[in-house]
Formats: sequence, structure tokens, C-alpha cells
Amino acid sequence: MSDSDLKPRLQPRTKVEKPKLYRVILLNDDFTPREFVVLVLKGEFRLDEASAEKVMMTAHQKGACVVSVYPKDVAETKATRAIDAAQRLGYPLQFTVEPEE
Ligand code: TYC
Repeated sequence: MSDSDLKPRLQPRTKVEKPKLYRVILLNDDFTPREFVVLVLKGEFRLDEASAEKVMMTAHQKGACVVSVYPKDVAETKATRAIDAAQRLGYPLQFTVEPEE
């Protein structure tokens, strides 16, 4: 048994909460070019080429795909920036943000 097991704690243990994580989800549409979706996934979400292609194709075929998980403010900022970039070019690309269980 070590010394520290016997000493009373002077300060109450501080509870450290794990920050909640949020999923950013890419939604399919019929108009946004595939190459643009890949560009946004690489530029805003820092996915490499292969991952960006995979995520884009999954959304294209299944309707939606999880891009990544982040703390709430980061998830919302990235989703908003990606939507704005698409909107500037007239594309209806959408992302949603939802809490992880
Ligand atoms: N479905 C689009 C097309 O055929 C491409 C696309 C893929 C758009 C994934 C959005 O999340 C998306 N041009």
C-alpha cells in the first residue's frame, strides 16, 4: 500500500466531465457536384482524398453519412461554413449536427 492511500484528501475530487461530442452528417441532394462535395470534405473537415470520396459516395448512395465528431461549437461552425461555401456557388448542399448518445 502506498503512502498516498492513507492520507486524507484535503480538496474534494474535482469532477471532470467528458465534453459531449456531436456528429456532423452530410446529406445527399440531386444537384451538388460530387467533386465539390469532396472538396468541402477535404477543405473544411480535413478528410484525405480517399476518406472524402468514401463519405461522399456513401451519402450519394444511402442519403446521408457521418463525416466526423467534434465538440458542439466546432461541429456547428464547420457545418455552417461548409453550407455557406456551397450556397455561394448556388448548391443546396446540407449538413446536420446531432449529439452522440
Ligand atoms: N448526388 C449528387 C450528384 O449526383 C452528389 C452528392 C453526393 C451530393 C453527396 C451531396 O452529400 C452529397 N451530383
